[in-house]
Amino acid sequence: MTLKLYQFEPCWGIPNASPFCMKLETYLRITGRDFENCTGNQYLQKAPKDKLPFIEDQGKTIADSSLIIEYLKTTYNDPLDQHLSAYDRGAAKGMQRLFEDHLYWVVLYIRWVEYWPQIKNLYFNDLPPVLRNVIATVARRRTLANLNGQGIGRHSRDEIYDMGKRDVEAIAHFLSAKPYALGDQPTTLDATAYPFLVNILDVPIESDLKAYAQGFENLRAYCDRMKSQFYPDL
Ligand SMILES: N[C@@H](CCC(=O)N[C@@H](CS)C(=O)NCC(=O)O)C(=O)O
Repeated sequence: MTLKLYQFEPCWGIPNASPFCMKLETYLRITGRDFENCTGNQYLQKAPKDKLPFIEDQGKTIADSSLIIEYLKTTYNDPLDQHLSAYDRGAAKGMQRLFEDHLYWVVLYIRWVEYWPQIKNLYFNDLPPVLRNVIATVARRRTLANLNGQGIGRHSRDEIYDMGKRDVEAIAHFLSAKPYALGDQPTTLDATAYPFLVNILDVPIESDLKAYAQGFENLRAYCDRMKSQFYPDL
């Protein structure tokens, strides 16, 4: 049975506006694994941890992009990162955490606070008008509480932007002239790096963070390279 990937409906002409959904799809594409792509916001209701993505494979339902990748690596012996040194593995884990546990929150702030009217229309437009406002308001309230709970939501706009820019600068310096995040061949870190960068650079949210990221030519070239190699269908 083919693995089923459950994720949000794509929008904005990028594979997914959720960097975590896009991370899993990118991992599956990098490793060349067959999968059935089940897209739709309604799958959130079926999600075991109330977040997307999740997968079904061999009768198991697994949630969380990192846990899913761990499962796939052990179940299918994927050789993707086998050539990496201990140092590279450590650096990769640190960078992954920067993307997923720090930069992600800056992106959330930009979308759900600064660009909320635009995002509301994009994320919730497919709902019937009577439900749209209620669901959007509840979802936003939860996201604002999460931003506050994580801590980033307590900073000023300028402080948050400054943190995001330092992240982007660190990523650009880390990537430097390498074709992929860790060298000449793609690794699992690219499954995180590419989606997060695309979700800043290639979305119609003209934030200061996007303008700042556009200043790094290597980030643009990296995204173009990843797209032509793993998403030629886009
Ligand atoms: N740690 C999770 C994070 C997944 C996540 O945050 N998904 C977000 C979209 S980017 C989501 O489903 N949000 C819906 C909600 O919180 O209601 C993973 O790696 O899969």
